[in-house]
Amino acid sequence: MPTITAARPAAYAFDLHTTALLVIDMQRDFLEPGGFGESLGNDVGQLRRTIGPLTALLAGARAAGLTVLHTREGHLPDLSDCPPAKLERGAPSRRIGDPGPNGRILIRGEYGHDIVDELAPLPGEPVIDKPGKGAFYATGLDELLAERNVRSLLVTGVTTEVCVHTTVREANDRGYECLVLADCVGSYFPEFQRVGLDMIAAQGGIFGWVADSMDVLAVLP
Ligand code: TIU
Repeated sequence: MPTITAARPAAYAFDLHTTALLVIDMQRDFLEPGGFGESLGNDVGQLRRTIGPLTALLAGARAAGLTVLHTREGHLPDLSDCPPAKLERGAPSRRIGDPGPNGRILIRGEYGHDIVDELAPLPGEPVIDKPGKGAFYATGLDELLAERNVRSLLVTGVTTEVCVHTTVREANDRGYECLVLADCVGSYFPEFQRVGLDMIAAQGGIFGWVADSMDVLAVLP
């Protein structure tokens, strides 16, 4: 079984047949100017360092035959799946559903809602559209993973402390063993990146394990 001895807090062993690479919300809305992330006052440049390592990891996972899944955060055009609390929170420069340079902010089917070109899903790779921060809430992800006999998740994407953390917590409670790849997850806040990763591996791996993408690539066939 491939084993990552450099993982924290301890070695992480995974079976290629029961492991999936999960790519969370690598959407233009979070990574490019004019989208949801920027509308919240964030510097989207902070997240772009994840694209290079994630492109390499994606290629390695595909070559090894791992299940690859992508998620996208977003809402129906009529916003019927967006809680008022989410819609009205804060004072963004543009709200969810407002027109922007890449189409309506965080709305399914719009250019800005889709995944960045570098990480475009291949035909046959599931893309899970989710209304929340967690990938299990109001989606069929748990059933999809069960159908494929997936028990371990290599977790990547954005942002570390929001959608990655929420998803890892949801997955951990459902019994999945999550390895978060530090160089393939990004935050708008360097401090949250560091602490977010520490929180996963603390207390004996209370939510999962943390390693780098090179550690995974080194043990893939
Ligand atoms: N704002 C922020 O950091 N993240 C999100 O709103 N969504 C995701 O993390 N995908």
